[in-house]
Amino acid sequence: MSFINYSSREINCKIVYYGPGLCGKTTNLQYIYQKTSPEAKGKMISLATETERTLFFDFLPLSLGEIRGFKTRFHLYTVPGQVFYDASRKLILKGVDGVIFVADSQNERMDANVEAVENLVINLKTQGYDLMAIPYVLQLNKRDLPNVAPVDEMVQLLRKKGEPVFEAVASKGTGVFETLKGVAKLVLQELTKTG
Ligand SMILES: Nc1nc2c(ncn2[C@@H]2O[C@H](COP(=O)(O)OP(=O)(O)OP(=O)(O)O)[C@@H](O)[C@H]2O)c(=O)[nH]1
Ligand SMILES: [Mg+2]
Repeated sequence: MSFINYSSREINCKIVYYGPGLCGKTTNLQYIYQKTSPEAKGKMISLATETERTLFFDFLPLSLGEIRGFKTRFHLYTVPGQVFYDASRKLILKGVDGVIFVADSQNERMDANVEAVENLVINLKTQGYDLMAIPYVLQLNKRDLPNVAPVDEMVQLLRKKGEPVFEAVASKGTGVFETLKGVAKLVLQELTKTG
């Protein structure tokens, strides 16, 4: 639930990067962190295992300019993709305003992608949200690898509701800001609808 603070004229929104293990969620955040000026970002917090797998979440607070005199602050989170961290994924979805589903384009990860989208639908539901109703975009990541599925096949398999689709190579930064802007736009649209 986005939080509007009228006295400090701030809008706070929570964005969650969701997707299977190793699809590149943390890499998206790291790139955003690297490319954002110090004034616009807070500290990035990563709780990871020794092998760089997300253990609980990554967190990055980000200012994305003003809208109608209100500062917009986006709180970016990633979930741990490994199947057995489901309790953490549920918790991190609490209070979410927008979701970016990061899919791994490699052929051998298609089942994992499908499973993770299904897991997202279920976990949103347990927090009282409907995927069909929330701001949502799909990122097809790792487009640089040789063994990737065609974009139209992935869209057919993974797209849930005509959401915007972004191709990305998060490790090089390609498509990373486009994806974030895509979901931010939907979140702000949602705000002006209800407010
Ligand atoms: N070739 C290629 N590698 C990528 C890309 N994006 C991420 N990677 C690599 O994939 C690996 C996993 O990336 P992470 O960002 O840690 O994946 P994650 O989704 O956060 O994984 P979990 O935290 O376990 O859920 C790392 O070695 C990244 O460098 C990409 O677009 N292309
Ligand atoms: Mg991670």
